[in-house]
Amino acid sequence: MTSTQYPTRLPCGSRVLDLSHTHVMGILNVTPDSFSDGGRFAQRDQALFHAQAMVEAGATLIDIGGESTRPGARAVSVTEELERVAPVVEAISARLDVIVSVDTSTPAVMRESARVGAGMINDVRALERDGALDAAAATGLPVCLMHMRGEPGTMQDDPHYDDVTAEVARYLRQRMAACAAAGIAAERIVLDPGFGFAKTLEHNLSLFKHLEALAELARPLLVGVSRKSMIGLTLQRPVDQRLYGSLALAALAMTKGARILRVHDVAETVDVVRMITAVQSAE
Ligand code: YH5
Repeated sequence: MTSTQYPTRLPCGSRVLDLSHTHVMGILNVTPDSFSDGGRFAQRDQALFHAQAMVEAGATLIDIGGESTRPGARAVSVTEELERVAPVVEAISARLDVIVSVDTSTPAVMRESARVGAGMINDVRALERDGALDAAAATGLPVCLMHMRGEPGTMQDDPHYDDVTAEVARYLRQRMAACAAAGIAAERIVLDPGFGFAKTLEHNLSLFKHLEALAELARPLLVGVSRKSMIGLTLQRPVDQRLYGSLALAALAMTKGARILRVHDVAETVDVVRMITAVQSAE
């Protein structure tokens, strides 16, 4: 069963995403942790090089983030985030045939990124920051709304849910309503249950098991589980040994209806997607 309740053409600025099949979104971090030294241009060129490799490996979207959501990570000023993200968004949009998604909660970064060629806004705070709804609305771009509770620094301090899947679905429905009120039509929205954000291992596993339930929201789903701690905790593996676990979850997410897989290991995930697509397309 591969039918969808939503139109499969998602306009993303100057490009269009065909959501009748599953896409791989490559993760590109431009946080200071990801570059030990080098000047601004060296960083931009390094990001461009990494992005190009991911596009050649089959990524149709590149997600660029300049804020670390790791617990304990230093807060990033608006100016700093803009200076890190905007030149990379501009360079990649101009040079590569790919949709650039910007992983940001900052209104000024949304506006500037759209101006320099971004095709999607990906906000782990689901446009809850002051001014974010209006900024996202003004860009005209699609928006990925992700579920989280609280702030990254404290979100893992004993999270509680009675029914994690139902509560995630209710939250996403509420944020879609807030978007509608701000002039962001449902047709522009992508939804994400937010694996690893304010959730224990048990919450993450249960949410994943019941992922199909989010199909009732009638919007395309984005899933980001690549290398995350739900894999590390289940398999007892450090972050550099989570590839097979990540691929298992990518395959499962796809068969449960995910249309965008946000991953570090693009080439490997693209093979998973192609193989499953071949089977799904058979008579
Ligand atoms: C996401 O799920 N995640 S940033 C810890 C890891 C590995 C990866 C220790 N932005 C998401 O990628 N945006 C992030 O292992 C996101 N969905 C959306 N839409 C965290 C991250 C990561 C954290």
